[in-house]
Amino acid sequence: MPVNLFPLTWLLPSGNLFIQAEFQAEIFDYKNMIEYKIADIPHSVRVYPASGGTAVFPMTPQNNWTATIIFCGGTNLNADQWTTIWNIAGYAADNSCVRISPDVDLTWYDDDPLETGRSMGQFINLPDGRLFFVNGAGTGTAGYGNDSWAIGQSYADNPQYQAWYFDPTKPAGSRWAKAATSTIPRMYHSSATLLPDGTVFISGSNPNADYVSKTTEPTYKYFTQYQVEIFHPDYADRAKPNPSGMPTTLSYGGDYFNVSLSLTDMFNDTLNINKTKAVVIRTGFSTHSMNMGQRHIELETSFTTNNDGSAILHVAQMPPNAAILAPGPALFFIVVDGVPSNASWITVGNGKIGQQTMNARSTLPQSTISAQLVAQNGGSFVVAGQSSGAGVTWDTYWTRLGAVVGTLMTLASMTMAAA
Ligand SMILES: [Cu+2]
Repeated sequence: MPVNLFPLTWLLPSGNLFIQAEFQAEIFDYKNMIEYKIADIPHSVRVYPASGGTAVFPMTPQNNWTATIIFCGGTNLNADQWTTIWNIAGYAADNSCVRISPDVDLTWYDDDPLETGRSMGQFINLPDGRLFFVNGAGTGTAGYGNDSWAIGQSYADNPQYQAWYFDPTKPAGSRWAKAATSTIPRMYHSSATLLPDGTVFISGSNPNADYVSKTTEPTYKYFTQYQVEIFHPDYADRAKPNPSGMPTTLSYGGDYFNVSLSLTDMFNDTLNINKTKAVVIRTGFSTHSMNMGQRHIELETSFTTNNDGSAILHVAQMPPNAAILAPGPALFFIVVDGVPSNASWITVGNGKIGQQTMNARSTLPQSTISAQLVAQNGGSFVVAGQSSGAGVTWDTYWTRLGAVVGTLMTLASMTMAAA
């Protein structure tokens, strides 16, 4: 059985490609046709048919849009085990997760492992910055055949019904959280993709050579699956912000633009503007548990609050580097305190592969909080930067303003870094 089909390949912000197959990995400078071999991926094989789940963490202003790639599960078969003369379908899948940030550090790092081993799990970038992990099998691998040990024709068994959230911003040891369970086996040829309303479309599974019907071939354990499911992440339980001024295009660099949020959009708390993000997601094309084009890009923002409690979010264009997000279609979300709006479909760059116009990085206005909002939240002393002991809201307000100031300092330091 081959173990290096469909090498896992990502475009890095440096403009190089990261390629992983069998246990090997490399940086490929395709412009100069130079390969740089790096350390082997630890623990297990991740490419088809081991088929670990893989994705890029959100690329954000805070991490300077650095690509960190995670791999979870797969199969730790030895080279001499990649034959079909033994029971592959009964062999436990690997549960390790590893990550690497190839543009800045060629070291592989262990990340929080899966609760149980999984082949053919799939990662979906959610607009709130978490990843959703779904589908796959606890034993065996991708692929199918008529081997004596095959389950029907499936090379996998023990479908994994538990879906998970993975939060890369949480401390190590606490990144996985249970999301939901399904009752539908989704193994080989299953798929999932984010929808513009922030839910996840989950479909497929056919671990057989051809269509297998439950009606005509009842001896099979796993049939061709035509049912689809929609997963509603926990943020779908909250009211959706509905900002105005959503864009339809984004350029590489250039003038910032404004998105308006009402007090309702900010859950009746204007200070939630400080927890508001502008997020671009390319859903890419999902197949065979992989999606090498999936991307989550957070844009730089600043804000101005108004006396009526509404606010303007100033949003930078894409960073002027097409290797952060290649031109083409994408979803644009406004995310308030972890709750995404419905997305607008946007075109990034001119929408076509090829030379792009690069403008100077967007310059954002300084964030400002209206005098009235400051007064409502504890008095004018806050503006003056000194305490007057003005009442019970002080502690709360100061704590929260501290977070706002933190953002302003971040913006200031980023401006310096960009200079
Ligand atoms: Cu296939």
